[in-house]
Amino acid sequence: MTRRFRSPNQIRADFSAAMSAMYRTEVPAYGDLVKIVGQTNVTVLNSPARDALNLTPDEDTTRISQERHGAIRLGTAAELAMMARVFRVMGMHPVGYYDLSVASVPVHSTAFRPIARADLAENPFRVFTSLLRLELIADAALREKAQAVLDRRQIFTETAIALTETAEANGGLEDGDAADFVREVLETFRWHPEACVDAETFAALIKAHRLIADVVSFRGPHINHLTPRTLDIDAAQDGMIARGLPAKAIIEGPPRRTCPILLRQTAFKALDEPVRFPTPAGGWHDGHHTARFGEIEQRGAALTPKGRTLYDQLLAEVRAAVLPAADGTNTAEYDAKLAEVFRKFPDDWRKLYDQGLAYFKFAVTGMPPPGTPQDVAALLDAGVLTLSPIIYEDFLPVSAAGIFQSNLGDEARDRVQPVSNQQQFEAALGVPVADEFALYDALQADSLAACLRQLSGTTSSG
Ligand code: OOG
Ligand code: NI
Repeated sequence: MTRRFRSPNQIRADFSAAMSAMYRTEVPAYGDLVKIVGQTNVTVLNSPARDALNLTPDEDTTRISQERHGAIRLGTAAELAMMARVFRVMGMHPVGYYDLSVASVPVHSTAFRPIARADLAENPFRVFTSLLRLELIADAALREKAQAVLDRRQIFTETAIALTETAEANGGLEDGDAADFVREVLETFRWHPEACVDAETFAALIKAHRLIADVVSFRGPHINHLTPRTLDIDAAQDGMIARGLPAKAIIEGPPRRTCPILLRQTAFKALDEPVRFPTPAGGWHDGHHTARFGEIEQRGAALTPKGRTLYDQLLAEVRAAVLPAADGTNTAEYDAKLAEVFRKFPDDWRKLYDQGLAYFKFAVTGMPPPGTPQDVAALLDAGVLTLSPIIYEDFLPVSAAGIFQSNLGDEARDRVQPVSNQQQFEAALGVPVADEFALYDALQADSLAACLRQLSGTTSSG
């Protein structure tokens, strides 16, 4: 008797769709973002701008309409370890370590996402997952109180835990169980307006750091944003402003380019939402909280370590000259500086490959004329091989910090000492995080090897 399992890719796609439907009802402006992004994507895919992107047909184009990432913030090591097991059932693995304490945000993070090329093509859903670092809170009494509140809560339903164990024991979930699993796991990401701390504790936590209040005060790690992917973020940002969404002042990341690299992101500011705090008398006290927001992003080529170093250097040069103000008063100046400084970053696919700055996939698009040397540059020159950028699937710490800051308010800056601790994070997670560069490097090497095999097959048999 062989069991028929629903594939992890399908479960991930089901979960991503269920999350999108839930967030649309919770934060209606997210529905507006999905519409704006859908329209800009259709426009780009039907225009000459599409050719400049050098996308791999189908593999890179079909996934876009379903593509999004989310973000959650967890409170304890046990929550993170269980979350890793839940995501694993959906084919999502921790990639990369992000230390946000450098930006005065008391968390460190990873991205859970699919890894293999075929899995990414099927559904690239990712979740930026942060773990609160209570040890960075100075006030010992408040730290202990927060820890006690966190230790009492259970963010997963019993059924979600049981089905995760079933999947681990059997190597997968059958259709019915998979549907139940998606429904139950969704509960962990749901918004609960009823706080689990009183108004006074909430106020003390807000004073320590707004992010701590957001993580500690509620029953679960509500999804705080869901981000659809656009092929033209400048057009989508104009669409946001035209619809009156409170867009962030600047687009994070590299400037607009012919050959997009890494990740450009913008968000609308967090909503002020009604919440209720329990009173000692057993009633409720009305209050409000800002936690959830909307974000859009444009993804470009993954960079090699050399390319990434150049990116980091240029961005640091820009930010040393002009630090973007949250109120947008120097946006034009910042954008001009960004464009000027990034002229040093080649904006041509072939140059990016030749200089070893970005990662690429290859396709065989011609027969080698007799005498073509078997090296990649010659095969590219002859049109035998064609390049297509490997899309960046990860995140950028400076951008993530900008996203956090725009939703926490400027007053949250400069309160946390930077201390990176990947080991401590991995101990909490229960497994090491994958190295993003090694993954991109392997994708590129596999793609090239497959093309060269195909060519040697055609030449030896012909
Ligand atoms: C996560 C912020 C990081 C991104 O796109 O860089 C992020 C958070 O606010 O919890 O999602
Ligand atoms: Ni995000």
